[in-house]
Amino acid sequence: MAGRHNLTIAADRLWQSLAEMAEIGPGIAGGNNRQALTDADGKARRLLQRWCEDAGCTMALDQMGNMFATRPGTDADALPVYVGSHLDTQPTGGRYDGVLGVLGGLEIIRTLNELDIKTKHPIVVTNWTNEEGTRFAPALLSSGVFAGVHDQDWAYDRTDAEGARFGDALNRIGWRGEEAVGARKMHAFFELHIEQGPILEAEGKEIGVVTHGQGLRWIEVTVEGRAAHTGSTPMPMRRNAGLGMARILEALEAIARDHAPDAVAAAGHIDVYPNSRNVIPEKVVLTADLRSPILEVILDMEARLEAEARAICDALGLRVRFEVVGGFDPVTFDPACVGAVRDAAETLGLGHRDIVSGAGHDACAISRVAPTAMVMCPCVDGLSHNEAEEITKDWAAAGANVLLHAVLSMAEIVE
Ligand code: HGY
Ligand code: MN
Ligand code: MN
Repeated sequence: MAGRHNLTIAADRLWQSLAEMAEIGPGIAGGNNRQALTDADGKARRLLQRWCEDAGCTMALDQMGNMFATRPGTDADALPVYVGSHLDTQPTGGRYDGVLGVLGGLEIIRTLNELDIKTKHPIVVTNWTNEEGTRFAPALLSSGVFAGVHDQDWAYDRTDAEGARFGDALNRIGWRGEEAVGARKMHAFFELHIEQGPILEAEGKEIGVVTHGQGLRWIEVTVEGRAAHTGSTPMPMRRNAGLGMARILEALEAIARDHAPDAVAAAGHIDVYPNSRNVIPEKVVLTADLRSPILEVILDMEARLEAEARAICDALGLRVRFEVVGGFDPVTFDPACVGAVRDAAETLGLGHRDIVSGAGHDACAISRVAPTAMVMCPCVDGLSHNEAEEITKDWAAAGANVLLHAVLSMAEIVE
């Protein structure tokens, strides 16, 4: 094929598709609130299915609602190359986190159709259910079931803040398929994702060649004291779970900073009970999010958090308990797939650098069962999980073009 290295996607078409998808489940500040298994998620799924079928793909659905749109290859026995990410968003999510990877995969199909390019291996565009874990913890829930990390019945029993079960919510939106989860075998899996950090933009690089992914642990810490009157209870008599929370959050910050630059930690999800202005907090439930590319660091942070939280609570007359509610170990992506991404960036003459993913992604789960790699593009100010998340059309196109060439290197063009 003449000028194969010049193959590029249609940037305007990709940008337009991103804009149309962003209209589903709008946030309140220009981003998205399209949480897993909501009506908005169902609407986004229907749009993706229509687009994929318009592009000649056949859609399949597994029992976790994972979507697989297949473009046939010339060799029906060849294992497919999968490409995708997630359509669900944070409650104050951006328009590109996850979506760029799904629609970047669709854009590959549209481009190959337009150029009448055939590949030996089928190519499958994928949408993984509930990547964010914001409504139903943990993150990467469905790619995790696919990869054998979680039991399917356990996943079905995960509940949201209102007590709705994942399995019931999946049935309610009508996106529970019949296909067994994880039965599919992959030749390779590629995920395009925004960096969600500041490195690529700061260095003026269009592409991140993702060699590794940080590991994470979500530790739910429950602190219990005694509800009492905020006015009439003398200070020495108080058992203030809110004070325990404050000191534990300070300890969490110090634990991560002690491991700088190889660790991060925060607690983004905190419930205070009874959360009344004139009642001393009786109970606080917070989820500590601990991350590092080094497993030993994660384990040390987990141990220190438990020891220091116990000491804090003992000193304040509080009870404390811990539960691991999510997590996965650090990931090393497949060298051959990573090489395909790096070669694609070089072929296209794009500025690139190796990078470790700070965020978790479905690719981190799928790397357990298939050769996997990721392509990253910059995002403005490194901001994500914020409705102000922004990228440029050129960055989206650069990422999708690298994804195209990496996928083709594995799917093998048939002359
Ligand atoms: O938590 C994560 O890293 C991902 O964005 N769900
Ligand atoms: Mn994501
Ligand atoms: Mn995210």
